[in-house]
This record gives sequence, structure tokens and C-alpha cells, in this order.
Amino acid sequence: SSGEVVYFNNPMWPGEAHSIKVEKKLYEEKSNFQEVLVFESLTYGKVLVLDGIVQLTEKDECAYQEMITHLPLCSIQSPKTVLVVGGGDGGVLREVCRHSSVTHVDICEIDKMVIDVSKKYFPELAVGFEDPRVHLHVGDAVEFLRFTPEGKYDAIIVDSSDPVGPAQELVEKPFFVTLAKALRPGGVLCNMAESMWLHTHLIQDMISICQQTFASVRYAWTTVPTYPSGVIGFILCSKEGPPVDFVNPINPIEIFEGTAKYTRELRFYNSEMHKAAFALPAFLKREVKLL
Ligand code: AAT
Repeated sequence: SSGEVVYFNNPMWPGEAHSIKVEKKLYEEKSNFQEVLVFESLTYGKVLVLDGIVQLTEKDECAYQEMITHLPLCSIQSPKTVLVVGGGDGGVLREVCRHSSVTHVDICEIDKMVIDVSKKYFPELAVGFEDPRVHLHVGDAVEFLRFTPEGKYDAIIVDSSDPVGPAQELVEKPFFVTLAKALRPGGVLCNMAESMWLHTHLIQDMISICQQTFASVRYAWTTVPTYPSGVIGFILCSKEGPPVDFVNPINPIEIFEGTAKYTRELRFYNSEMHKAAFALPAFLKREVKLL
């Protein structure tokens, strides 16, 4: 409740807790899929929590949404068709829509309550839903991809929650196979891939699956202070076809491209951050096998 510090404990990060001071609880409800909580914090603005895991805060969401979006989209020439998996807050949509080359965006989010809550409490993120290029599908992404025509997308962004609850299947091989099918040759995938400090094994498992499924695989990371351990990573994959050099972006976005609705400037991403995101610490290079 108000004025108290909320401690986030989870088997995903055993033996530690992270904490944020609550100014005011704004919303708490159980959806068909998860517990949805929104509160105003003392120092990070509003916070969205699903099943006791912080999904975003107003202060640091830029570091996550801008990186998970522009790492893949700036790595290919004129992306046109994009799929977002999860991402019901709309933040990734907001970033995708900065790219004027984009003509069609599908989003498949399982939980309508996340979308409604974002529209009410996070207008700076939910603005992404207002773009006419965006097509919303409420449902399970596993199911959605089963019916997706082959080669439909230039890029897919998997902005999903941790693999406990509704996102469990999203880290398994059959799902990656359907993602690969849905991409055109040379198309790219960017997948949320946890913390190198906490989940090296999970990262290695996801990388192995991706290496069996895609032509090239890279790992990148960024800092998000309110995520456990303060960092989060991404797996970037490209399908066989025209080769993609993720580390040296060919489609810079610094020049503001958005439509009138997207007047917000980039806060985190630039071409230097893009390149730097692929530099990996020695221990991670040893523990994960990147070719
Ligand atoms: N944009 C940053 C927030 C997220 S949201 C992840 C979303 O994925 C949630 O809205 C959740 O409802 C949705 N989701 C989970 N499983 C599925 C599924 N099977 N199909 C479609 N959508 C799904 C990510 C934060 C990352 C936190 C890292 N610790």
C-alpha cells in the first residue's frame, strides 16, 4: 500500500529481492492469465507488474522498448511488415511506428487486460495502438503463428514475459520454428532473452535452439535498472537469405521519422548504443557458444 516498499521475489532470481517504493496503488486485478498491478512509484513513475514481475516503469522503459525494436529494424533496409509478440503495453508498437518504411504491423498479445490498463495508465506507450498501420490480435502467439502465412514478415519482435505462466511455450523450439517460417528470407527476429547475471543457462538453451533454426544468431544487452540484476538481453537471429550484419546497422533512425503522433524523441537508442550492445563480457563469451 501507499508509502510502503514493495519487494519483488521470484524463483527466477532466488536469494535476492528488488524493491521499489509505492506512492499510490492505482490498479490491481486478476485477468484470465495473470495478476495485473499498476502503482505510482516514488522515483520511476508508474510501474506495470504482471504476476509479481516488473514489466516496465515510465522512467526506464525507453531502454528496453527502443533497443528491442531498433536493434532488429535498424539492421535491415526498409523494413515493411512487422510482427510484435506480447508487448500489450504498446511501447514496442510506438517504436516500430517511428520507421516510415513500415506499412503493416501485427501485434499478438494474449491478455486484453494489459492493453486496457496501458491505455488508461500508460498513454505514452499505448499511443502505439493509435497508428493506422497497427493491427491488434488478442490471443496466444503460439496459436497465431500456426496460422501465419510463410514469409509474411520482414521482422518479428518477441516482447514477452518471463517463461513462467502464459509465456512458457515462447522459449521452446517449436515456437522458434514457426517464427522462422513466418519470416521472409533474410528477415530478422529479436527475442527478449533475460539477464546474463541470472539466466546464463536459459540464454544458452535459447541460443542453441536459435542456432538450429536460423542462419545467424547474436546476443545483445542493455541496462534496465528496474529489471532483476539491472540488465536484460536480446537474441537476434536472421533467416537464411541475404546476410544480416547486426553489429553494423545499415538503417539508422536518429533522424526523426515519426508521424505527427510520435513527437517523442529517442531517449536511449542511437547507432553507438546499437554497436556497443553486442560487446559481451568475458564470462558470457565463455559460457554461451556464439559462432
Ligand atoms: N513491453 C515490456 C513488457 C513486457 S510485456 C510481455 C507481454 O507478453 C505481456 O503483456 C503478456 O501478457 C504477453 N504474453 C505472455 N505470454 C504470451 C503469449 N503466449 N502470447 C501472446 N502474448 C503473451 C515484457 C517484459 C519483460 C520482462 C523481463 N523480466
